[in-house]
Amino acid sequence: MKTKHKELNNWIDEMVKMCKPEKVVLIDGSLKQKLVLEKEAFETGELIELNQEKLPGCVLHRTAINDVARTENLTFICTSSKEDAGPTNNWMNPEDGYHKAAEIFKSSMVGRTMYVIPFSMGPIGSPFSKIGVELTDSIYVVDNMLVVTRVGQKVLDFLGTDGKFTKCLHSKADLDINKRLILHFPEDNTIWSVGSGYGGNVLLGKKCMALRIASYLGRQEGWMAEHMLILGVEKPTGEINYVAAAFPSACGKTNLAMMVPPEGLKVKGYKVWTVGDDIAWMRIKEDDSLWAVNPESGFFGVAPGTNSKSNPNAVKTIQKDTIYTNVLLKTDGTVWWENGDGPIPSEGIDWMGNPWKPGIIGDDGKPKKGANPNSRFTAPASQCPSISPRFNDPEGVPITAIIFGGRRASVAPLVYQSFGWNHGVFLGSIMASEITAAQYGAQGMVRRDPMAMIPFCGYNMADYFKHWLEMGSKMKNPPKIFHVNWFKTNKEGQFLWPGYGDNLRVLEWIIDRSNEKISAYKSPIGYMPYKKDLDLNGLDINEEVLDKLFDININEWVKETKDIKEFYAKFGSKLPEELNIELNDLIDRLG
Ligand code: OXD
Ligand code: MN
Repeated sequence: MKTKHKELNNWIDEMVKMCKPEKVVLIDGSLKQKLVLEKEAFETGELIELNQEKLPGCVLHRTAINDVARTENLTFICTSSKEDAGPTNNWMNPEDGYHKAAEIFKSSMVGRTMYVIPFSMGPIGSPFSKIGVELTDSIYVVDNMLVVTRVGQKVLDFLGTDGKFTKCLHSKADLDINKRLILHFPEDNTIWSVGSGYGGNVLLGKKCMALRIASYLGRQEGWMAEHMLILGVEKPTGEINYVAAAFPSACGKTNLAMMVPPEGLKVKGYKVWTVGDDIAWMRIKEDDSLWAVNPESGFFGVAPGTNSKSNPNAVKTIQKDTIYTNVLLKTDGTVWWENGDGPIPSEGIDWMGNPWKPGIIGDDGKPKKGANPNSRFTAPASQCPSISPRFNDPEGVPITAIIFGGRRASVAPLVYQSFGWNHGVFLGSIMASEITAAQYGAQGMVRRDPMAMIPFCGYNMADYFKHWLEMGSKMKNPPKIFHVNWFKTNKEGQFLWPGYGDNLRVLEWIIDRSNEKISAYKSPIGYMPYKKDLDLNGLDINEEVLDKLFDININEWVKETKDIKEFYAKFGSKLPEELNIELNDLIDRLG
């Protein structure tokens, strides 16, 4: 297999020598080739064909039992200097990284095929976009990359004879957790992932390239790669405001990106457009404002909890041409997951491939789940009913507001606005989410996750904060920055805010504030809404609850500032002074 690109050919030859596949196949992006590969995977059991009448084009895959989530402890940033990876990343020296991983890659593809996947993150040819080439021995990876990225000959044509690309090498090897490494070499624009078959570890265009490597490139080249959804809110006048929002995992990013306006707001004729649910690449354009594209072309969403109420658009998106991973297989060849649609099936095959019935008890004494809590659907963005008409626009969309959020039972009010860009960067840098009873860790414990990028920033996070501050200083019309918390609870632990579609009420306030249509009052933590400016039409919520949603408890905030100080100390003298100033100003305002 030869392309017109000499460097690409040489690299493939080198990797072939190490991995020793039986053959090398170029993925051309055609449906014909995809169907041939899927047929092969049905024969080996790598994929299971689902009921083609009810779920046309859909397949199921089960990963190894010890391989169901991103393995952050086995994920490394390999830079010459440890300081460049910073205190929040695992670090390995590049030489050690290549050496250790090569030991596992060596002969890992004997008897297997190496697939060569040329892909573009972002519309091919857009000034935002970047090319990558992934080599893999997994048809499941090929199938997923065909959905979440733009793949094929047209990418190679664009790459030409000497275009730049990210070198992405993946092998399942033995799927042995003790021989699993996810390594990033930002100085070489290279990713090596071995020993895993789980999406976040192996769809190398996504978290590895579009966030870790891209954040590094973004800093060098003056743009931003962020863990953010992008959505557009259209008014009946046709005016559309786009917002980008960062939330840590399990805070409903996909649901927010695909939200449906609540009944009470429908009378205003709003439409919500989905641009992306996970990643935003943002650049400053000639108009001195920030524009964004979603570099992906599909969704890799969490299945459990997705149903016609929580996310009707996602449910419609995944009715065809969808890859399901680690969900329950029903007897009729369709799929199910906890908190999904339809009645609980009376039997099925669980995500581990074992017979399942509701209520059967696992080794831990608890009822066994049919679907893994991190089971997924991979579906083309084009199938989403709310997909933005500008989804493929090579110029991207202009960003009116940036939103940071976390899961906090108390402390953070429903919404507030930063006093300016630097204060907004401060709000991003102190983002935090609480561990709930449903997760590992002490309940109520707060985990800091600046800009939701802790697992994804490809360099020293102190430099990342500096990059954010610098980007703001370069813009005449920067987006306004906000913080939201959909998860405030009462004493009984019940949510105070209904969330889902009703979050549009908060977005409406955010957009009106960004366009300077309404005023707000100044609190110690930021600008807060006057209650009259939140449209609560059709929402049954009383004054007392509203007051609680906007309550700022000074004692809690003083405690919060102590925790932030401790977190900031991790970065030592590298922490930008601007953030210390913001923290001290907050302490002063709290009195
Ligand atoms: C994540 C994801 O882990 O999007 O953030 O899969
Ligand atoms: Mn994500």
